[in-house]
Amino acid sequence: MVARLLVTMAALSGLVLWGSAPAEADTTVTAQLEESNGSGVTGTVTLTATNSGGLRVVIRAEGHVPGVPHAQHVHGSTTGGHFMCPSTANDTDGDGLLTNEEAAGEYGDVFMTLTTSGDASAESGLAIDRMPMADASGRLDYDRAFSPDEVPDGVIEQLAHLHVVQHGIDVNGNGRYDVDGAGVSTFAENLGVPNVPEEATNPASCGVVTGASAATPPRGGMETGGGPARNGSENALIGVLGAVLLIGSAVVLGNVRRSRADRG
Ligand SMILES: [Cu+2]
Repeated sequence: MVARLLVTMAALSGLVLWGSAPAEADTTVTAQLEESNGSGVTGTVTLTATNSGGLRVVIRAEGHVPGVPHAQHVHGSTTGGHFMCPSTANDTDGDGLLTNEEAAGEYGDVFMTLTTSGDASAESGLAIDRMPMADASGRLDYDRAFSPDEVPDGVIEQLAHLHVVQHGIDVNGNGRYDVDGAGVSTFAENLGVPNVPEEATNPASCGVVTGASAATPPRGGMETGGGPARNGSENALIGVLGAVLLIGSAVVLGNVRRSRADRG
């Protein structure tokens, strides 16, 4: 009885939040953002998959480099079973900094780009002009409801197995991304775009969708099919998206210096 009442209340609150959303309950999972690269960033992420196939992403973070945009993505493992954020153990070259390449082994490929407007696919990778800006105190608040057609394939299916990653650190503490801090991003350089500061591409925070929340059956609504439903073609697609992201990222980051050298 109480349970039914709660479900009803959840459904009603969903209606209030979403207006025309169907009456069935949404699925909500959360992740705690923890610092990467000693950034000091902390925060929370709430991912709500609507019954209609949309996704609302709310991020409340603090400790970011103030006044600069921070690229942020939903990452996930396409191979399964390794759901962790990177640690110093991933600093394979031992230089004290986790690059995007080093960290990606933990947080996986990009499923979705958490832009402030427009396209949210991996192609928008580091569309830095559509990334959220940290305010003067380093707070970064983000809240966007993506319609079903804006949510890339695989995100909803993988909801319980995702990472949210924010990028952008300030190694030399001068308040901006520059090559004096950590040199040039080899991540971008390897894609043919020179002189992108590594500070801009290194991870600043990472959060894993927590098992406890994810393991709980969706409140009300959706059937239990929350498990990963991967197949070869999906994995291939994700791989392609990842590759597109890398190229897109480099190009857009190069936007700081718009060099567009190589479109691969
Ligand atoms: Cu990312």
